[in-house]
Amino acid sequence: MTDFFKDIPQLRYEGPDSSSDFAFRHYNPDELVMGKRLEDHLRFGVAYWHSFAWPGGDPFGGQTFDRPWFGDTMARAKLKADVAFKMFDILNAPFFCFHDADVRPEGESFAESLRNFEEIVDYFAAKMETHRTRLLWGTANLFSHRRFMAGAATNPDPDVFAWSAATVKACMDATKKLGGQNYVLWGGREGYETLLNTDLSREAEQAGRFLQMVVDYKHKIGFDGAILIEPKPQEPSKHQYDYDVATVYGFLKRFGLETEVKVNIEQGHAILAGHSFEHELALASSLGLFGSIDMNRNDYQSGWDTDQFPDSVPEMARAYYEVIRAGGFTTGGTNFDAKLRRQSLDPEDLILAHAGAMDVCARAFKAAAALFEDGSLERARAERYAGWDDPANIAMLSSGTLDSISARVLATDLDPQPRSGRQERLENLWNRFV
Ligand code: XUL
Ligand code: CO
Repeated sequence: MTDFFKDIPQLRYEGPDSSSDFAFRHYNPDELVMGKRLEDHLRFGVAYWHSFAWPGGDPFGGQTFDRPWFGDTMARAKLKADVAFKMFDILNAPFFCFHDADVRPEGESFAESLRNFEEIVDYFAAKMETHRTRLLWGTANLFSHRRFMAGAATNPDPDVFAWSAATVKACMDATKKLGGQNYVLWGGREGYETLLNTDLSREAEQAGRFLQMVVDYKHKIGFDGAILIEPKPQEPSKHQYDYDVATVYGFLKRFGLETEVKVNIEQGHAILAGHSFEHELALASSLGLFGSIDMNRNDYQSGWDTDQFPDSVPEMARAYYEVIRAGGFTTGGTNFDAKLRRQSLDPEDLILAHAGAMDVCARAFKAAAALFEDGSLERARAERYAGWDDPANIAMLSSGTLDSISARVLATDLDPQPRSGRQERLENLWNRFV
């Protein structure tokens, strides 16, 4: 066992006036919002990699964290799992997420890595019998090891494609075994550094075939979770093929997978793509692709993926409003794909980072839900398009031609009258709730 977190108690909801650091002020899992428990709306997940595997490096310096489980042995990997489940208990976290490489030491061969992985997956399975935390999603790390430096599925070397396919099979098997609700593919190195050595057509074909194999395998093993792609425009590659939601949709259409695969949208990735988080969420919802979210922000000045815990209620409220409009999560949830700052060395920093983020999300969600339930915003939106309820306009859209429409414009002496978009009025309405 482990005393890493020493006497940090299990966090409970104590309300906004609590004087304790180790308490929730806004996140009451049992609070009913829109007729459903808050925990079941938000579906928080802890990301194993940032909390337990990341050593605290940045481009200018290496490890800052000194964790007793760092090191490449199975004993350390099990200690890491013990600490992780202890933290899940302290946070009362309903979910966690992991990559293969986060949880097991790399072996000398594929077979040895697989044996290590399977042993840890069994160790997780045993823990999950006595702990409440479930698996939100599993995924494969096809980007850290040097073999993936030129990509995984899109690698010019077929042996790397094969290695990647075998790795994804193992990770899908593990996800199914642990009852995971989704399987995520983030194409960290599926992109290029320079067009001078890159065949875009080939790489897209390889990526499309790879994803078809993933979907086939899902059906073969009877995995009933969702397959999710996580878009990101660049970093680590100069350009990544899963640039944003729109790009992923085009890719899925091209390979006939748009009803099989959804998206996991990350706040920081949306910003890197030049979008807002809520834009990506709204677009995914309108395309029928909305799956899950990685709720971590980027610093707006640094321009790279800083993976910070969320701290802004107004920003998160915009996001959750779109989640609510999309009908809420089904298999998805709110994964904190966030790391501590590298100076945050203490065990309590890990707990407080998550606790604060859960409170921010809860506040934001409740504000968004109140606005949605109030209905004014949705009524205003519907009213703006009300002209389309007129039978003549319904007919124009379904069976009009340029000829017939032109004839009607002339016959009725049509004279469109501009109307206010009422943006400030709606912003004022928004700010009454948030
Ligand atoms: C990287 C990122 C990943 C994925 C999972 O930017 O977000 O952690 O979420 O591979
Ligand atoms: Co992510």
